[in-house]
This record gives sequence, C-alpha cells and structure tokens, in this order.
Amino acid sequence: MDANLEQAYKEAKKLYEAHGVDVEEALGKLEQIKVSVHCWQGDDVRGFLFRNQELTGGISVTGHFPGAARSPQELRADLERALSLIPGKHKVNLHAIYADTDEQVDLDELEPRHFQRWVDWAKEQGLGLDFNPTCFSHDHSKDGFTLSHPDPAIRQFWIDHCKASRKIGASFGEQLGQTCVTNIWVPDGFKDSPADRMGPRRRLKEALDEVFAEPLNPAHNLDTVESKLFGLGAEAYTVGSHEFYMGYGIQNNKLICLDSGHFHPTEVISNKLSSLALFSSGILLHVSRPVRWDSDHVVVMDDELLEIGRELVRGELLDVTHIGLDFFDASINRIAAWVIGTRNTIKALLRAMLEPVEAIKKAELEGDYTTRLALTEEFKSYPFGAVWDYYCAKQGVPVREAWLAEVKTYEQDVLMKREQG
Ligand code: RNT
Ligand code: ZN
Repeated sequence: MDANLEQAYKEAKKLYEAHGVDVEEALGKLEQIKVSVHCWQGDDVRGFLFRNQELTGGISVTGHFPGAARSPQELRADLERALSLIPGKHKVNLHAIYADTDEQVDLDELEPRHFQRWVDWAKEQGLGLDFNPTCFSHDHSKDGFTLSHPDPAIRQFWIDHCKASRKIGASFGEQLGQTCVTNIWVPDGFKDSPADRMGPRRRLKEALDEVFAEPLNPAHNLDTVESKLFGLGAEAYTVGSHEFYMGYGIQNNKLICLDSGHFHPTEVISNKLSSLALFSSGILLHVSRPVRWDSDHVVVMDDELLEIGRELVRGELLDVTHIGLDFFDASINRIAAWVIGTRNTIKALLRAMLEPVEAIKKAELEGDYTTRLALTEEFKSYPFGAVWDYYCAKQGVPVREAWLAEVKTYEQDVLMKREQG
C-alpha cells in the first residue's frame, strides 16, 4: 500500500480515536454491508424479454449516452467492470424483464430456469441476487393498472407474474445461500381525480393476498412492498400509497420498501426509518435522488444520504435494513453512474460510523444542544477521506478518482463499439 496513504490513515485514526471512535471496528462492519446494485442502470430499464416495448409505468429515463448493454452478456460484463471499482462484496438486483433465455416466454410463465445463467454468474462472482416482478412496460399494463386492474383476467396475469417472481427469488436464495429480497412495485394509478379510491385499493389488497398465499422459506426469499406518491400519468392517485403498504406490510409481516424519490419533495425517508423499524418486520431501501420529482438521479453525497447513513448506524438498523439502489441516468457513462452512486452510499455509511455517536447522544440527553451541534459540525471536516482511501486500497479497488480512468478505457474499448438500436 502507498506509504503516504497509510500515513494519512494513521493520523486520521488518531483524531477519531481521541473521541472514542474505533476506526478498525468501523471498517470491519463496513466490509459486511452488502449493497444491492440495480441492474437496470445498465440499459435504461429496457430488459431483454420485450426489446420493442417502450418504458411505461410512469418512470422515465432521459439521455443518449452511447453504450447501453444490449444483452445479458453485455450487462454482466458491465456490472463486473463496475463492481471491480467498488469496495466490498455486494448483490445485484434483477427485474423479471432481465431473464436470460432463448425462449419466447411471457411474464406469467417465467421460471427459475430462465435466470439460471444469472445464478451461475452470481455464484462465480460471489454475489447475491435480489429480484423484482416487472409490472410495467407490457401490453397488459398499458392502461395504467396491474394488480388492481378492474378486469379479473388481466389482474390474474399480474398475480401469476408476482407469484412466479417469488419462486424465482426463492430459487436465487436457495442456490446462492444468501436471502433474496423480492420487491413488488406496481405503477397503478389515475392521471386525474378518481371517482372511486377504495375499489382499486381493495383489489390491490386482495391480489397481494393471493400473491403471498404460499409461504416461502424466509432464509431463501423475503417479500417487500414499495409505495409511491405519484408517477408520470398517475399524478392524481396512486393505488399503492405509503399508508397502503405500511398497513399491508405491518399486518402481513412483509418488509416495507422506502424509495427516496417516492414522497413529497421536502419529505425524507431518513426520518421514517426509526418509526418503521419499531413496527415492521424489516425495511428495504431504494436509495435514489429525486430532483424536483421522482427523477432517479445518481446518488450523490447530499444531506439526505448522510442522514440515511446516520439513522442506520445510530439506530442500529443495519441488521434489519436491506440497502438497494434505484436510479437511472442515460446522460452519462452508465458504469460511472453505478460506481458513483454505490461508492457514495458506502461512503455515507462510513462517515456515519466515524461520528462520535456516544458523545453526541450523551450531550443530547444532558440537554447540551450546543455541544451536539458543535461536534456534529466539526466532524464534517474530519479526515474521513483518509479512512475511505485506506479502505479502498485494502479492498483492492482504485483509490479516489483513479477508477475513472478505468471506466474511460472501458468506454473506448467496449462501450463505444456497441451499436444502439
Ligand atoms: C418506480 C420504483 C421502482 C422502479 C424499479 C425499476 O418508481 O421506484 O422501484 O424504479 O423497480
Ligand atoms: Zn424504487
């Protein structure tokens, strides 16, 4: 390891230790954390099953950066490149439309075998896998409803798809020896004010009951449900609102997924974690960055990311929280997007671990809010970067921005040679 880097680490360590922060222990804990890296940043949420379908469901990807993955092979190669630049061992999060199969198969007929190549790859790479039914970008979702669709036949199609998805998730968990988190998000909603808000919610509840009817081994698969405030074309009413899924999840022992972009613009998920943790059986995060709306920008080191990290660390919620990412930006190099967003998420956790939590909590209990604020602010300029650099070097990944040159080389050698269509 570079001697200057090691020296800087030692100096930083001394400063933190003076406040009772055990840096070695923090790095040990950080190493255990798995971030679920979403495959869909690699190809703008297109998937491979229905290449000609437009992206629907009220989500949108903008930008025309060249080099999006066109096949499972390319996507896996891109993920390998990205993961080689991120410290730690992580998971990859798949959507159903990313099936790797030569068969013409519809969503309700998917089986574990259609994902076997992903499982073999994950095994070889030492990765875990997570899963999601894809309840959008399909003919049966084009009028904006899936699990709450008024037509029983269409509703059944989506129920069958979600059931199939849970089985696929369980097969991932069983084969990889790591629990798979299967997350259900549906876009169902109305552009304009509904005449009936209750009907679709009742149908969604009943559909979910059917989807979850078969118990699965929780060591293999955990179910989560993801709420949302609004989507493009569903501005007036979203069936699966926060209250809906909070109620459903707590009543039915399902994990609750919080996406940073799915609330009012000044409402933050960091402030929800400690409440949900007291009542739910677990939490999944979709760490994202909403800019004015649910825009899914690449995650940066902003106040909310830091606050999410703090809540997870200070509230000791890392054991009950699954950390997933959910952003998609096609205006920059997609591999860089993964690297930036994932490194930032891990970095925010490290920053939180390096704060003098005991001292700050003690000050608060004693009503010494001056010390609380003073320490919090001074620690913002403590040399956490030196600890992060040391961690990256120790994990065998590029230090600081050195990863960028590797991404640029890959861009020239691989991405620029792909023809898009
Ligand atoms: C949409 C939800 C959902 C999707 C992915 C692709 O608003 O956040 O999680 O982004 O499943
Ligand atoms: Zn999400």
